[in-house]
Amino acid sequence: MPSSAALLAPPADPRAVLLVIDVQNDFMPGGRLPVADGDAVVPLINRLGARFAHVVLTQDWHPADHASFASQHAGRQPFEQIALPYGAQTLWPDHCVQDSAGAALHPDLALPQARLLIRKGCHRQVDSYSAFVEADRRTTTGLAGYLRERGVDTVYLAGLALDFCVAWSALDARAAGFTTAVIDDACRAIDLDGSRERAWHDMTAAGVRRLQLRDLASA
Ligand code: VGL
Ligand code: ZN
Repeated sequence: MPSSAALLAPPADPRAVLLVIDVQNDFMPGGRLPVADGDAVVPLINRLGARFAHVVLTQDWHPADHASFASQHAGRQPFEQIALPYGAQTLWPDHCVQDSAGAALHPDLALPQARLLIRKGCHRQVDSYSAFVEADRRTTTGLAGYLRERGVDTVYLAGLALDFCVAWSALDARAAGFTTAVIDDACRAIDLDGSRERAWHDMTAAGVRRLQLRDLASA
């Protein structure tokens, strides 16, 4: 049986973790890099998180002069692509600057049981959509080792944005050997030039399971 078909440990099982991606003010309507309807995930994730044995949060956390910001590249606009030493990089509006109000988690996110918060995208020259491995595809955050040491083999993901940080994190969770599922309706997408469709294509090909909240209703 291919490992992608491995049994998902149910939420309350200590082998399962909920990885809550970037539920931060700058990704909310009115923020610096707004994701349409992004705030809709907050109550869903609060309810979902309460059922998990382990919860881990991520926070996009950039220095003010981060290389992913269009403002750092003369003549460039947000949402254009440039080549950086590690490959193609989409340029973004300035967002999630370390310690700014926009980088804070949404004030209504209520996951007091979460014991780990991973901050990513902290190196000026390297972006990190993924919670596991930075965009140079070499520098790790240590998250895979943390989860393994805690006996986790199943990673569920929810949050923002489906087609960037959620998808990259899910693909890296699979690559690290975890059984992986994205809870589609507890995510929202940026959807830049078909990126949502592409993300689902890539995740499905990699064996990431696509779930809806109702699939977990009795789990
Ligand atoms: C994200 C673009 C830039 C995300 C973070 O959280 O999906 N997207 N930085
Ligand atoms: Zn970012």
